Amino acid sequence: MKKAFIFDLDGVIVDTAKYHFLAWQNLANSLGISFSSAQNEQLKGVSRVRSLEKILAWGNKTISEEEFTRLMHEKNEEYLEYITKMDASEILPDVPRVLDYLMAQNQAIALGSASKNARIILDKVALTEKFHAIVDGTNVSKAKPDPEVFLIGAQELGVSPEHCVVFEDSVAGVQAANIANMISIGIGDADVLHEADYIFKDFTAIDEAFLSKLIKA
Ligand code: B16
Ligand code: MG
Repeated sequence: MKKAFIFDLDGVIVDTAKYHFLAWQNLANSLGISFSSAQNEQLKGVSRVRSLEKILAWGNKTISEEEFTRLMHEKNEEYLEYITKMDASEILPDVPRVLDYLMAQNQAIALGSASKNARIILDKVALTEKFHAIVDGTNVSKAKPDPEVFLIGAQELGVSPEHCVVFEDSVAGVQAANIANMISIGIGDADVLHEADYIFKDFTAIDEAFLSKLIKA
């Protein structure tokens, strides 16, 4: 029996939220807008364009289209400086164990991320080879909670949505998986991710018995 397992990237495979935070914070401060880590939480799973729109709204700022494009570029340049220094030591605990187990069980594996930098990050942490399909911010036009990113992943793997399992750390991502009629697994805080079918604090809490149950379900 073959299932598809779709992994979000930021917050599930690696913790890049801290780099997004540094880059957004510098940008916000340069505009005289304060930006807290609590606000950064609200940008998880949110696209780059939408993130900047939110920061500007928090600071009550309006800017021209040209300035908007320039700022997005600037933020990404700084973010790239951080992620190009990443290596496999930044993979979150037990992610390789779970990926290897699913591979050994002959399951289909995809990435479903909103990030346009997903391929660079996967290469840096040497995980690209583990994925049969990679769907990221360069392939999708609709942001989570729209299910587009996961539906394209399912299609690329040739598995119907009800046989797909999604690992997500963001509320919008869990909602997207639920709308796609997939099994949603929240990785993180149970209070935040309460809409997920299952919730684990991280991959160390996911054992082979659970994965095997998902495969056989
Ligand atoms: P980029 P995910 C998302 O990735 C991040 O959670 C979010 O904070 C970020 O703004 C978005 O990617 C876009 O990233 O600027 O690299 O294109 O969680 O969907 O893997
Ligand atoms: Mg995420």
